[in-house]
Amino acid sequence: MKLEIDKLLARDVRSGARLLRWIDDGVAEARAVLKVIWQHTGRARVIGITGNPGAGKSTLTDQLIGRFRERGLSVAVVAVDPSSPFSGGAILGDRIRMQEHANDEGVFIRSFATRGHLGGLTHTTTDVVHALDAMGWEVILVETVGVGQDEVEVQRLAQTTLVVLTPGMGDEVQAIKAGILEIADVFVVNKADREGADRTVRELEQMLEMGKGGRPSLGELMHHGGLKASDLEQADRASPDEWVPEIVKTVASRNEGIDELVAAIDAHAEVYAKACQAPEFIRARLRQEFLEIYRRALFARGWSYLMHEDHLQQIVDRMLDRSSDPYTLAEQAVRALGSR
Ligand SMILES: Nc1nc2c(ncn2[C@@H]2O[C@H](COP(=O)(O)OP(=O)(O)OP(=O)(O)O)[C@@H](O)[C@H]2O)c(=O)[nH]1
Ligand SMILES: [Mg+2]
Repeated sequence: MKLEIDKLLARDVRSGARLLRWIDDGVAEARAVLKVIWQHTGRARVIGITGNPGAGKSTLTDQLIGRFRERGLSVAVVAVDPSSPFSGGAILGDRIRMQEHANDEGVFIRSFATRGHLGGLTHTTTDVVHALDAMGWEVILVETVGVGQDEVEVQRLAQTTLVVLTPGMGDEVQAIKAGILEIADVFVVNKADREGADRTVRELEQMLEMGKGGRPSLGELMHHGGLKASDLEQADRASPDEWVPEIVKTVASRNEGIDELVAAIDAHAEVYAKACQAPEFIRARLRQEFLEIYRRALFARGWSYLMHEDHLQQIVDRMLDRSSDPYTLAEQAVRALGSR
């Protein structure tokens, strides 16, 4: 099946839907298109929204769609279905809730479940964001449940990441465990109509005062002259210097606090845009993008070797009869790649 790049870049909905399906199915055609359109990426405002199941991410997303549409900006939403028992039916709920945007040509909403894919959901989501970006969607909202490494990876791709917490549910502690506090540019304390919202805000403030949470700034990492190799990974998710994570209280279901939230997002965007004038900031982002694709390519290559001529089975056989050990076997398998 053919796909016309010109149409795709002009935001043709059918071409876009086709590409996203290819990406989802992991077919080779998807990569071919992504190669061609990559040079058109880097224009969208990518905003991540993450937090525990039921925190109100979709309700907030819905409100944000409205605000960005009021400014005349086109908005694409990518919601990753966590396939978790907690949120069964939530996608359907999202569809119903976002129905009012259904006939708006300036809004594109796509939910998908990718758990179980080889290599996790990260790569599918990042490719989808690149595709939407190249297509010319001006704002891309990415909703993920902040529970695993995959989700954290996805949010590192966003320019601005919102971490949504709710009061009095122990969310704060769980978020620390998942490492998502380190990717927050803006903390949203949603369901502020519930008791304990101010306490959650205070806890976050204390945490930030102690220097925990929020992304490390590139300036901090560059402190001792150049970047050490061990800092590379940190730098990839560095926040612009001068940015101190903001904390915003919202009642998303009643449209309260959304103006303040948008103001915080805009403030961050401004600082981010300024930071982008520094080559090392852009380079850190590009490096992150490459490393992720590189990791994926390496793994795909290794995987195809393992699947070839029962290599994986032979390896397991040798572990089973204890004629070798997994460390040696892994080294041998990697070496075998070089000679292929
Ligand atoms: N009381 C109260 N309820 C809210 C608020 N915001 C959202 N809700 C409700 O909380 C429930 C979950 O909201 P969602 O927006 O679906 O939450 P989510 O984080 O997207 O959930 P998952 O995608 O399943 O992880 C819904 O019933 C919302 O109506 C709020 O500020 N206050
Ligand atoms: Mg949701």
